[in-house]
Amino acid sequence: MKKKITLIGAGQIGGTLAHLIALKGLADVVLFDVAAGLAKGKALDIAQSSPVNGFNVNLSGTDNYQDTKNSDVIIITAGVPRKPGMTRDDLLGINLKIIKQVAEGIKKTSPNAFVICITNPLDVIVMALQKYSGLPKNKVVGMAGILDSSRFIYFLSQELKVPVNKIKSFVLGGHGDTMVAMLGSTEVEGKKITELVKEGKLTKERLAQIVDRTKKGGAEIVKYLEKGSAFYAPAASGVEMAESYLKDLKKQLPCAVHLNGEYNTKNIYAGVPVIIGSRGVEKIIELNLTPDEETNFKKSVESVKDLFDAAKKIDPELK
Ligand code: A3D
Repeated sequence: MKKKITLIGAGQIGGTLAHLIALKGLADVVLFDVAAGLAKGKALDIAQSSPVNGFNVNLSGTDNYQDTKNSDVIIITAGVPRKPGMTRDDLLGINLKIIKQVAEGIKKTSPNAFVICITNPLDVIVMALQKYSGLPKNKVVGMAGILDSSRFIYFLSQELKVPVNKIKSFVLGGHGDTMVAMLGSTEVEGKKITELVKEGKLTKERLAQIVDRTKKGGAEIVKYLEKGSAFYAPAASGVEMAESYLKDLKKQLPCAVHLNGEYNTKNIYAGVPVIIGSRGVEKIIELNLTPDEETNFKKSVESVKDLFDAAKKIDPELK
């Protein structure tokens, strides 16, 4: 039987997710949105490309949770995106309310789904989603690290004129301006980036600029678009997580997951490398951090904790 992926939110990322999933033939797709017409219109539009692109999946749109019943995967983008000048944290109040409704909807209809959250501010919203829904922690995961890592690798490849597939790197921590580019684990054509800096092939200052551009990668796009935020790369990143789960690929991917002592961190969601397979988050990989990375990771986690405290003030039910 074909697998079923429900996309909660049929906006910019939701529509792109549906298109990518269809092109890959990964699963049947249900687009859900409070704006039912948007969901139905996009589903029909993508379905009408199937004769051209030769895929064979069902696409439908709805505003009724019953139609999302027994989904294998749910990807959540319901919420509002940033406007120029806004931080991700500015979205907290409004997106928290939306995520509470979504949690109510999915816990009744798809309690066994693997749930990927993309709505910002990511780490706090995915943690709230897990608490509101009561779904198992290894099945409720946030997408951010793949996107941040992908941006970092792209910028490095442009700078060093090296193909992206010859660069390995991770960006960890919270999905905000405190995210941590793991320079200690960054390799370009098999060589540590720290070696390249020592050899003078890349200056420290230039590397720092690239790290900074990565941290502000979302804001750079928000500024260009003027309306809305990035959606092609975020959607591609979400699909990679869904595919690793559905096909049991056991890929190692940086994702926002619940930490229970790993990285000396407890009771909070933050970005770390994990193995995603048919059991959801199957393993949390503990990398050896350099002292700098450790300090920055702690700072990043602290900022997620502070924002979660703010969320608890907005909704005391979150305790
Ligand atoms: P957008 O195009 O506005 O789509 C959001 C959709 O959610 C709209 O179609 C709304 O109608 C719908 N919606 C609102 N409330 C509900 C509800 N209660 N139930 C169902 N649907 C609802 O936004 P987008 O797709 O560009 O972005 C979606 C979210 O992803 C935003 O919060 C962004 O900030 C976030 N985002 C996260 C990343 C990460 O890397 C984590 C990257 C880019 C965007």
